[in-house]
Amino acid sequence: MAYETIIVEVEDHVAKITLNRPDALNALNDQLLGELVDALQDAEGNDKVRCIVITGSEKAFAAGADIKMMSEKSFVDVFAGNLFGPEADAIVRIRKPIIAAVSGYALGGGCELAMMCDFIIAADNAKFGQPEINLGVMAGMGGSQRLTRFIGKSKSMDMNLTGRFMDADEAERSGLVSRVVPAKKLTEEAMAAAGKIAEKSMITVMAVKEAVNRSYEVPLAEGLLFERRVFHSLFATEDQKEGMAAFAEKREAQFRDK
Ligand code: CO8
Repeated sequence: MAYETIIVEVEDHVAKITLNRPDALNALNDQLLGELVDALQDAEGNDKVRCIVITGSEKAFAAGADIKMMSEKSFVDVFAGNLFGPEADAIVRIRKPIIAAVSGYALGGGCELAMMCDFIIAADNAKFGQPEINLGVMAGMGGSQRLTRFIGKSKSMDMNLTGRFMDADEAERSGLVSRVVPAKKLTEEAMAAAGKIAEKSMITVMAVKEAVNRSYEVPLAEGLLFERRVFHSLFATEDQKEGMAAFAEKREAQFRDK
């Protein structure tokens, strides 16, 4: 399918999806989110794709939901139309791992999109924020919920109430991003991380994603039991036999996703 607001490239088992509305700093509108969901579902169904990277431009990962598109909407429009709800739900249902590679602004819905991914690699020029309060609204796709779990109540309140931006160093210190790299090396580092994941057994990768995400949904005892059972179940795979045999034989494992 030909996309107008994103660019999709598949290289060495990694699908790189670049948000591409440069004139609007990649602001999220119905078309962009629709195309993004389509590309993610496509990647999910493509056996050649083993990991996904979502990125933007050097200046902006995404500067939020499209304010111009939203400005004239009424409560009925956004409530009855469930603005961005189906897209957000579809993104978090993707079972293959997704890395957000963030350079520049990740604001409002942009920060929330990055948080929907499995982890965030930030360029040293990245700026995160939930500035919706300046527009007379609030976060609507995870900025009051996911952000609070990632960085704690105090910082989340600070970000959501003042609308201030957080730089890459603070984001790393706070647990929002997994690592910070020089802006010029962002794509290379994100693709290398995705490449590492692509070498693993897909079965195990999907199990890990499910188990870690489960920790946000259920109490600790339930999460630990889920983890133990999934761990047990991986012994039904050929990849577990191969991984452990390869260790004993001092060679690289050849996983077959079985
Ligand atoms: N929406 C629409 N257009 C945008 C957006 C946006 N979010 N951000 C930037 N643009 C446009 C600008 O209007 C401008 O267009 P034009 O040239 O036609 O005037 C162009 O991008 C370049 O932007 P600037 O000239 O402003 O660039 P600067 O470098 O001066 O500033 C900033 C960059 C600081 C990022 C600035 O553009 C800015 O503050 N943008 C808005 C940030 C913001 O408030 N984001 C939150 C939006 S609300 C939201 O995300 C809600 C999500 C929840 C939805 C939940 C549904 C359930």
